[in-house]
Amino acid sequence: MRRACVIPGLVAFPIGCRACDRTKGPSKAGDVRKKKTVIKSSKSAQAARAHLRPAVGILVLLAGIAAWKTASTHLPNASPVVAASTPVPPPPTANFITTIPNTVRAPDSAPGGMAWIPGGEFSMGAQDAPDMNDVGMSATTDSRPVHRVYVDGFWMDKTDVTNEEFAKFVKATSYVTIAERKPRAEDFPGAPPENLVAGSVVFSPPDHAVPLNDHFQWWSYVKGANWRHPLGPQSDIKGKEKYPVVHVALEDAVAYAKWAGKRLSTEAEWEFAARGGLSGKPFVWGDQFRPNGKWMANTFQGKFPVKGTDKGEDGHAGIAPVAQYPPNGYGLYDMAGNVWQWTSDWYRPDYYARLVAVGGVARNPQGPNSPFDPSEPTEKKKVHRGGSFLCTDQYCSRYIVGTRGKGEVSTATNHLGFRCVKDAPVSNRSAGQ
Ligand SMILES: [Ca+2]
Ligand SMILES: [Cu+2]
Repeated sequence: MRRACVIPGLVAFPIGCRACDRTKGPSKAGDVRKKKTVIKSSKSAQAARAHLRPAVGILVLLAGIAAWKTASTHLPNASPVVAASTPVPPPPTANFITTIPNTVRAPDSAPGGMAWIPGGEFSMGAQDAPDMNDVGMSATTDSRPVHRVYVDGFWMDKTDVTNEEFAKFVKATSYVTIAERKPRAEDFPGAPPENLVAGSVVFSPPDHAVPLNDHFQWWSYVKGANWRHPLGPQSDIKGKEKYPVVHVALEDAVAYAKWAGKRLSTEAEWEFAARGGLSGKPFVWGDQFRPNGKWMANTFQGKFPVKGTDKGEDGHAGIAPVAQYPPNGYGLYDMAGNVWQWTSDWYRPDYYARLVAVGGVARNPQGPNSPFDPSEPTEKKKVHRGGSFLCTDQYCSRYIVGTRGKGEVSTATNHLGFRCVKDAPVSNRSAGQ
């Protein structure tokens, strides 16, 4: 397997609080050109948005006229003047429809540490929040259009898999994670041998403000970094048994899940679970980021990404142990913030649009058949969800439920973990429709 990472002289690695395509850093070749492209595309995106607003108004107006034309065939006396003046822009949640949870009985006994997620029909995706800045949300075109999805019921781990749990798996199986394996020369043709060392990608903040269009400013490939040594060889996980395991690549997470008799969730299952029965809310707990001033998730408070500026006002500067904040409506912890979570879906930015083109309610969608990220077309990426302790509205606010992350399958980081799900007995799984 080819490994995308930040080994000098090799390929760009798809990291960041990273889902914004236009925040991609330079790769091995054509750095300047690519940087220019990034800046240019950022500006043109703003321009495009500025032009979009009147366009939306016109569309609404046209829709209103069309509606009036339809209505007027039944109401010959209707006044076109009134009809043309009445259209109003739809509210931001216009495409969200109420969640209809399955009514099938929950299975009698839940596996330890797991919560029952009833499944059902819901609206999936995210809108631009009207009060969000440009960087925070406007780039989440891949989480639109909001569309209708049905998922069967299942169990889900209440928390991310912890160091303690992962250690049990490693002890039982002698499993070696990708970050602990020496990269093979054949996977990195032309790489200098001294660069072929085991390691992983670690958040390494600069001590000064940096432009936010180059994630190489704050991510480094660190030799010897892995789940046992999250920040590099000098660090360890003593006393961090209840922290989420990090530096797990996709196949590491899949191996753990298989051992535990579980699996990774699909992206749709993940979002249904994260919404906790609510419909179209920006956060897994509701409408406000801090209801009554209360912190609900582990994110970043400071000047991103500058070292030492994360004030940890939410109780944690950097990664936190699991379950430090209230659970969502289904009893799940940390479905926003702390660490990103792997899902089993391939990433494509146009997947939701494709589902909408098919029409109807997408039943138990499994993601596209193959991955494609136009910003890095040769990388195979899966969807990440939930955001991390590095998320901030200055750069990436993907703690907002419905927004999507993405990551190359063999790349691990110190803000990426996972949790598992388990299928219910068939009789409890679906509404039998
Ligand atoms: Ca924090
Ligand atoms: Cu983020």
